[in-house]
Amino acid sequence: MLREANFDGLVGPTHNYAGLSLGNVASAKHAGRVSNPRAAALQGLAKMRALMELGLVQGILPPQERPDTSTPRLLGFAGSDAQVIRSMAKRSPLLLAQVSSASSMWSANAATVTPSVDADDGRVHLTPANLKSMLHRSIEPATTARVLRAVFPGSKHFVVHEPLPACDALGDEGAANHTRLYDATNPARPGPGVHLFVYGTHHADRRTPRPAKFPARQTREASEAVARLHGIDPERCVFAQQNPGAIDAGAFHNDVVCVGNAGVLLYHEMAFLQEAKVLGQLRRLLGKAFKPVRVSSKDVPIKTAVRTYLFNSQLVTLEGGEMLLVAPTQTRDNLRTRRVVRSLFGGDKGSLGTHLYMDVRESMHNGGGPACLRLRVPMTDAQLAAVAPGCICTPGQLDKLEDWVGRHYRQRLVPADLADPKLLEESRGALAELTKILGIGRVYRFQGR
Ligand code: SUG
Repeated sequence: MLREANFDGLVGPTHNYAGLSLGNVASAKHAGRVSNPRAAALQGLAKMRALMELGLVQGILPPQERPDTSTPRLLGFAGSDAQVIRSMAKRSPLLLAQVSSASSMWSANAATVTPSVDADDGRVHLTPANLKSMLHRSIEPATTARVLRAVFPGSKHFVVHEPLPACDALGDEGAANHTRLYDATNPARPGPGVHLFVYGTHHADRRTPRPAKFPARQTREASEAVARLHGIDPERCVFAQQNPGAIDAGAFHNDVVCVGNAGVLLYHEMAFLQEAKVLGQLRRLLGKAFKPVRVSSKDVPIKTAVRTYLFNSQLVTLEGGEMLLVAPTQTRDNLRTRRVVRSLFGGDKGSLGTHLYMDVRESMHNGGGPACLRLRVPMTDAQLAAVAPGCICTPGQLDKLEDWVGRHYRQRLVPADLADPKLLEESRGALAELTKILGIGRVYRFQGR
């Protein structure tokens, strides 16, 4: 039996709004605004606590060291760390913002995960995403791999692969473009997984339509490589192209227009280029267990879907078997999406389950909703027992983390503040203490790795 654990990315102390992500509407809209790193981290921890209190297994992934002073050195900046920061502030404020982003919080982009039941060697497979589309994200994978190896240690249960080579043909954004579905109609004997990989472009096939305005971050080649590396039966994989129109409307990852759990696939009608074909393939593999739930543009225009992040809700199964939609409060504040949530997850007979609204506004303003903040890792009890224990939430651990955030995080940050080398010192001080709280050893460069 597998239990799904959700590993949330802890928001780092440099959380700020720098408008770094082309094609991410919220990130562009909030560029230059004042952020509140403390509130951001506490909102994330509150979400983790809420899910833990509902009986779900909730994990934590630590943030990365930011500002990162090693990337600028590769680009010609030199001197002490403080000098590197000051000279970036003067000569390339954009690079300073890029190496300061707290973007590792969106752990749905940390890796793609395959549970052991679906892998040919019976182990849990994780491939860190190369995130090569955006400079500020492309500097995450090396540390992500180290962190994942610390959190999922040893080779008996886990395999943490190297990220795919970072090139146009192999853009990989991780679990945000992957959904595992399975037959849960007999809870005692859940079916094996069916893997829906959604890509923005097929790099080698010049005939496939491409978005006109915004980049397609995930390639079909990358999705296929991950499926192969993880030893998933090719017969149980569906590769589907995202609708380029959705990317141009701001759905830079599939999880902005689609979320699935067990046999349920909740999606916007503009999510897939070939909707009928995708549904047909999934139905063939899942049979009667497949429950596609289509939300039309008439009910929720794509712009509203992108603005509210309805589909970036987490869809989880509670202990009693009931489904829960964990939706961002922006979904509640919009009449159309509130109506959809109420009709589908109103808790009444015939509905798909219940819902819970969470305020993750600080993350949302950079285009990261509840589902972006978590990496799903379905595990057996033995695998779960092998995870670094400090990275599994308990009330005590969350109390400690809240106290830690209160002591280390600022309540106000604007991009100009990134020029202050004190922020680096503060951040390192915080992270050094964090690795002790989480008990994961030395994962950061400044710790002498
Ligand atoms: O990659 N935003 C992230 C948001 C990632 C959301 N993840 C998922 N959909 N799974 C991104 O675009 C903005 C940072 C800034 O602009 O300062 C940012 O990187």
